[in-house]
Amino acid sequence: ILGGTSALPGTHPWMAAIYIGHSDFCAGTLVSSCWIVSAAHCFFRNPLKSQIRVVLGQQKFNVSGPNSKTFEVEDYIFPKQFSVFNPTLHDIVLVKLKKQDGRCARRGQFIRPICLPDKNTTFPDNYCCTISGWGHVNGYSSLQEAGVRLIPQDTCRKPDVYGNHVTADMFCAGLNGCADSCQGDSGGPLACAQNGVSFLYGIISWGEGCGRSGKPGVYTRVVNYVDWIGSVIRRKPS
Ligand code: 4AZ
Repeated sequence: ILGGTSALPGTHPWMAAIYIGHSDFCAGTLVSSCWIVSAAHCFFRNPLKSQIRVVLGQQKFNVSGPNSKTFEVEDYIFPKQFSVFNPTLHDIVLVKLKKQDGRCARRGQFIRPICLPDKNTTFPDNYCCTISGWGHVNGYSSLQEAGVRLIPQDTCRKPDVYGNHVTADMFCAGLNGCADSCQGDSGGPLACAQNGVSFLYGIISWGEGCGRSGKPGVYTRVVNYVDWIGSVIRRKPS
């Protein structure tokens, strides 16, 4: 996260740190006790499940603390439309945690799922939402957070912004090179709050550089996938 501030422990209890192999890293968001939502492009090389670790309740990058819990991965699932030839389209994946002693994440002060929005939810243009992640600031760090505004779709689809590279399954947020998501934040949440309840509205996906004026961050539009998420989680419950 560029232009953010350090998050207080427990303020983003749905954040998941996903370590893939020896050198790849992505974030994710806990949506139920056993399921994480992340970005498909983090998984498109089909990493071995045994090489993936998911850490919940983490504050500092790569540091496990008293509030963190590490999980192995049972499975990861792409939407049918996802293609490795175009990994920024349909950039969403569901990651299932392996149970430990019959359960996955236990809810507490530092670990708690975020709410999924209803599929008809739309937050208005210019609404202020929150991105969070361990990605580039000046290197990897303590969890960072920043406020970003939702950008009207027609603005983001202007030829001098991203044109038709931004599809209806994406939206843009952040303006004028202030706060932005960046490499290492991918897969993590853009959360929008309403009446004090946070909803997973976007997944950090791509953008031209980070914090460049006129080149906002691009996010997967989660509401377009909530039926799919629901069907997978119900089919393979817990
Ligand atoms: C990345 O490489 C990445 N500024 C994520 C977000 C943005 C750019 C790049 C948006 O994972």
